[in-house]
Amino acid sequence: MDGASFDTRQNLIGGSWRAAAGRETMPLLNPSDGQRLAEIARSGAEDIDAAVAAAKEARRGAWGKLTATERGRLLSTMGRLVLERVEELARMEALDVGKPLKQARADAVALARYLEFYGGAADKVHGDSIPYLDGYTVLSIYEPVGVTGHIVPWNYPMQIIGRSVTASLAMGNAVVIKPAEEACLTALAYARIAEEAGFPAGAINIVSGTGEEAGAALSAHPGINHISFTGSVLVGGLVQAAAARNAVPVTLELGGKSPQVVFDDADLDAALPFLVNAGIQNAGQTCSAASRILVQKGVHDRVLKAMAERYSALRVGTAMSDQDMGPLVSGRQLEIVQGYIDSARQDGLTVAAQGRIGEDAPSGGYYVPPTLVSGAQGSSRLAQEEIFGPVQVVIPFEDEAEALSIANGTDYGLVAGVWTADGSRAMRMARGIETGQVFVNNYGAGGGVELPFGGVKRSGHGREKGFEALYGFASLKTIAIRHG
Ligand code: TXE
Repeated sequence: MDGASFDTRQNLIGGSWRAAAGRETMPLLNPSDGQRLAEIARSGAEDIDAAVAAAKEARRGAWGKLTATERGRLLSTMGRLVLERVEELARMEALDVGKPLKQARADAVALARYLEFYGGAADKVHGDSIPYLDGYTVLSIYEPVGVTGHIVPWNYPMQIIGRSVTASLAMGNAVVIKPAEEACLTALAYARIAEEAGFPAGAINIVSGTGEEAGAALSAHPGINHISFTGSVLVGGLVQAAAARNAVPVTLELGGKSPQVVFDDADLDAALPFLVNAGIQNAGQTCSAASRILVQKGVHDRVLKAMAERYSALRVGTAMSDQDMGPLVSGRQLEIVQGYIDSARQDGLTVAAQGRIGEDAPSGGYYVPPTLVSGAQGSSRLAQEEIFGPVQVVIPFEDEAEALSIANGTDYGLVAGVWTADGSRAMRMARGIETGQVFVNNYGAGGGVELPFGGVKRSGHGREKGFEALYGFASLKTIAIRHG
């Protein structure tokens, strides 16, 4: 089954769709059955060179000459086109990533929201005037950095392109996108929709290929002025090191081991769906997945029992059968996640409950049951390492101090949730937790394109989403005028 209605083997460079310079392609597999879904370009340094050159040209040409309002209007037009194609995009993303159709649909709507938000924000970035010496007027203005590179993972192609590429375009940069080799159909669709909306040639360039080839060439390219990377800690370090050689700044979004902390006084009925959904959404392959559930001892057994009941009722099947969970993205991811589940018992932990893989799930798909683990300490391996699969670990705690110490006791710091009826405690926890986002009595705030997002510690640095993202893709210029 072909995943898309267009030729997926081509890159978009300088307004023309073409094969990789070496004419090589590679397969995209459908995670639901392991069968070939499409063929994509396998590009290398030569293609990246051409894309960066085309982006520079676009900055000097038609794209660079547009006003901020005109750029915003193009993004808003794209937003409308995406809304008209939610079903088509959702189907593509579901087939490519393996996520249930309803989740893919929500991702397509989120992409439209990013386009609307940044379309409206494009002409609202303004600098300041700074009081200075008598006879001077000093201004600070935000300018585009030039050409930005975007290395995108496979877990949320639409959402990640939505938040990073769209913000950079709103700021007036030209972009080169390197989507993931596991899933990239909607990334290609984004570029096609942009063309249809009327973006000038070269404003958006997209080059498919492997991380080691196309990705490494992009991150080491001296013609890039900023790199936005979402992916593993290991590769984030490589990208930052390569960019550093050219003094190119990077935004790194590297995942996490995010906790939701449930106190004795929490509204458990309200908390429960958030606790479980944040672990199994996209089969746990979410940077902000709540993979640790910290529960105060007074309600620990109740929460564990209620979560276990929900887990036992979870059903897993193909993306298009649209159940609670689909497969993992690849055979490699399946091996890693299954390894963690197998090691739970060896590490002396308890598998408290598992969901069920439907009998009609094709044997070639990458299915793993959602798994709830109890009996863990904060220091257990499963409570420390990012599993990136549907595995949640429940950890008991005594009091606020211990909750904070466990919550902060990993290398990561992306997101946290706090459930309590005590406003002062919620505030103390929110201030004490070392993450880039804290949610009180909710988790994820419905995705919120308006809410700045990013990590501390090994979860990365820089902020995406919201207005904040625009400044990340901008350069501040100070102009001091002596007029007497
Ligand atoms: O990530 P990679 P993978 C985490 C998660 C997962 C693990 C591995 O824990 O299990 O990373 O996933 C490109 N130079 N996250 O292997 O390799 C690659 O082509 C430049 C968290 O998929 O980091 C892809 O486009 N680029 C996460 C992107 O980097 C390179 C999302 C991500 O791939 C490259 C995904 C190189 N040398 C994984 N090597 C999140 N934060 O949401 C690879 N790439």
